[in-house]
Amino acid sequence: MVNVIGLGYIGLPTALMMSSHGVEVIGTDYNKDLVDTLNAGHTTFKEDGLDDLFQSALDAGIRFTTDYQVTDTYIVSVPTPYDKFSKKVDPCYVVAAVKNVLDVAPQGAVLVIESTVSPGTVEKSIRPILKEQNRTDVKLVHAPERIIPGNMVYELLHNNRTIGADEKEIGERIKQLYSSFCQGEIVVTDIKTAEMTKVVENTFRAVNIAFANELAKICRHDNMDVYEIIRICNMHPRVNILQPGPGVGGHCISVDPWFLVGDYPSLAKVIDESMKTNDGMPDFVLNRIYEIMKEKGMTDITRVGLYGLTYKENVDDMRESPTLQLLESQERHLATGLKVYDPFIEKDVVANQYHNLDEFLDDIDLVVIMVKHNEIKEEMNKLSSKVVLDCHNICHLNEVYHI
Ligand code: SAJ
Repeated sequence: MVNVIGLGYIGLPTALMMSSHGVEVIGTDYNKDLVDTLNAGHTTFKEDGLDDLFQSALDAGIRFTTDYQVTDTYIVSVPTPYDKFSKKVDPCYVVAAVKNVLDVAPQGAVLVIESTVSPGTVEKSIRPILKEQNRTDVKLVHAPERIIPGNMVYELLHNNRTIGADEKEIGERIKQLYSSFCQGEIVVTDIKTAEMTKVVENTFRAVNIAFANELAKICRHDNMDVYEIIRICNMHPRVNILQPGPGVGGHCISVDPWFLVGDYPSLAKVIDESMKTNDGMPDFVLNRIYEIMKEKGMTDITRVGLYGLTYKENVDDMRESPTLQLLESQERHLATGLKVYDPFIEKDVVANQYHNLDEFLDDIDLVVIMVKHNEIKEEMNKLSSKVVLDCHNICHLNEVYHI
């Protein structure tokens, strides 16, 4: 039996996937409300294919509880925030989960950590706990998750994976477990290499997006079309530039690269600058809003609306979202009044939030497309009488501004 600890964005789909592929799974989370919701037959976030997967896991007998189980295999998938000041990874949730597991784990159990951690975290923060508690019989493995919100179910099945272990046989045993559902290639390596690969993958994407954002600023300054330039450059066989945008959100690309900056401050220079560039984009958009208002003779900020609150398209996840960052920045400048709407966010989370696209549009003159949800692509003609600041180059109406 596998006990999956942490039933969030990664743990829940992983637990469901294993269960629906014949592995006996019990999911544990310390949040009782979350466990109650799952036990009442409801998923806790929206994701393509998740409800069907949930149903097949329920049919296969998955169970959810707040208790840690006595078993031979544990998978820990809890969040790893970073300390905003030192930029270093904060492994407090992983450490707490490991301690709870050790209270019940039998001799020789395998403890797989899926949570993203910076290179050396297992050695520095987890192994000492095993030593302190005289539990060096427990085998540590790091199997970083790689799935992308918005396409998680598909990617769980098809992505290649990395397994880091101290001993080859343990690595192979965990590879067998993941092979129950994973159709991609599974590489077995050591723990520190696995830790580093995960952080490097997200850092690569962060630096590439920062490059695109910097190009957008250069092109804005000298009146060039960044999208056309990137499109043409990407026709070169060895160039693949990502897209500029209003900022980088989510709990991965906007966080993990900071671990390297925190651990290697005098070495991780490109990464540091890239993160600052991405973090500066919401402010850049706010300045564009003021510029456009000035150009159009608009004086009333309450006639400006931000479309989208989530960190990217077609998900309901708002963690570190550029829109929230922009609203915070606006407040820091002692300004308020921007209107906001997102079809994926049903609860009221910010001031001046709308829950209906038409009502939102009726109350504004300038629309800022912060997130490229399918809804706005399909309803684009509704923006034809508005001034549009399109942060994703998806609007092909007449009066469109870009970042
Ligand atoms: N973004 C841009 N321009 C782009 C692409 C993305 O500005 O060209 C922005 C998005 O709008 C979003 C942010 O970057 O705000 C991050 O979105 P994303 O779709 O690039 O990635 P995440 O954070 O949803 O998921 C990433 C993935 N990592 C990589 O692609 C290397 C995923 O595979 C990881 O599993 C996930 O991080 C994670 O959990 O670490």
